Amino acid sequence: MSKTFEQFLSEQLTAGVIDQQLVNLLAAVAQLSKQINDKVTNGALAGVLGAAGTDNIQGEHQKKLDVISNEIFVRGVQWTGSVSGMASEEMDHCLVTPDAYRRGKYLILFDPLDGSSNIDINAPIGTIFSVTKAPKGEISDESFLQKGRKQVAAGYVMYSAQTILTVTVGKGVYMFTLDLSTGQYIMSKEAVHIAPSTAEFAINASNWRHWERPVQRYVQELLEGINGPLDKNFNMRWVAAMVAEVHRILCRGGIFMYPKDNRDPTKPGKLRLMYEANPMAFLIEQAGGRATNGYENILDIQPTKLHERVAVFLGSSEEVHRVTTYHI
Ligand code: AFP
Repeated sequence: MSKTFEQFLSEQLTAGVIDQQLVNLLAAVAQLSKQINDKVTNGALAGVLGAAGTDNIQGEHQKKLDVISNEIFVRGVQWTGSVSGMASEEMDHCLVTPDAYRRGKYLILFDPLDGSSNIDINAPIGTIFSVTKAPKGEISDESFLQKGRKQVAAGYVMYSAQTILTVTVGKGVYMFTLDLSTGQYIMSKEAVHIAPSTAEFAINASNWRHWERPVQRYVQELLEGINGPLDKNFNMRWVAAMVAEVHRILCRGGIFMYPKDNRDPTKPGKLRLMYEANPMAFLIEQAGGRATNGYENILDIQPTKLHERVAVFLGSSEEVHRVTTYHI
């Protein structure tokens, strides 16, 4: 019989890699993801499609499933006794664990539903989470502003043809597929590794005119293929959900890019550092890949704001290195 997620967590506990509070927290995340999966799978039948009629702090129109997923995530972890606070793409400020529950040694950050533009068209979406240690003293937004290198765990759940939980606790990347007949996550990939070279890239090419010169140069070379300096042909993918792009890269390599563009010079990128780029960068590095903002490793960036955005280049190390050198 294949290993369940709970058995994996128990092994990591026995090996001293994680403690009981982190076991309880990650088990709770796995459990709540099944509730989100149920809403996603039933879609219109569960009345979760369409707009919520509200905007989040990002200035984005929230979908019903954004709000519902956020509520499921908060309810799913606040009782565990493992967290002192949580932060979400869908909440303006952090949420300190209510007095009704014991506060634990960790903080959790999450994008409860990544890829919202895919919800109503039945395309892949996901949940992204990041876990760090809670500092001593009162919890505030500033408590969360820790470099990505400080993460103790990170992962995502991808809701697609299969529902797959991917996680790292700092000792490699592991994937678990939800067995719908038993409701258990079963290990389906272990010690995930990204090959250093690739022939597949992902970028929203409609933004070409807004990119900075180094990105235009690099993408031009990818498109020139065998006729250009890279001397090989490339394929392109764009799913409009970071979870799906990262999952593909963990499965078969590739480079994903969401660069800074000049549509809004105040924004250094679209993706959020704390609960999108950092957890994904942790997974990518744990699988042997690389993740930068064009200048430095994402995990080394010192955050200054809870919802700050960042340019992202991640995946197979050779191509991430190449596009990063073009910036310098
Ligand atoms: P939403 O969750 O607001 O849809 O954003 C998803 C995302 O942050 C990331 O998951 C995608 O890679 C990227 O946006 C897609 O952006 P475009 O819609 O501009 O291509």
